[in-house]
Amino acid sequence: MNKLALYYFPSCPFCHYVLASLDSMSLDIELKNINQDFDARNELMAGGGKTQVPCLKIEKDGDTQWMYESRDIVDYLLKENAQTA
Ligand SMILES: N[C@@H](CCC(=O)N[C@@H](CS)C(=O)NCC(=O)O)C(=O)O
Repeated sequence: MNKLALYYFPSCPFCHYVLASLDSMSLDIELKNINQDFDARNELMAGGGKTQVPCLKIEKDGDTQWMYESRDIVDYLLKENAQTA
């Protein structure tokens, strides 16, 4: 199973879209509010190359992917959820 972390901040509408989609899923995903957690913000900048949110960090088979677009993230999560259901 892939390890997932969602970087977000509460006032971001694109983040709300992704967070709302999670309500109907049963995924194990770590939520990182980059407005409160400066380590998370630094991780996002260092790993993804920018602090845009939402960003999904996907760790799989020793590789790390940083996915930035909310639609891509929701599509990915829906597929992942279907596999775990
Ligand atoms: N097209 C992107 C837009 C994301 C976006 O504009 N996020 C804003 C917050 S609502 C942001 O992170 N702005 C700061 C930045 O780009 O560094 C998506 O759908 O995820």
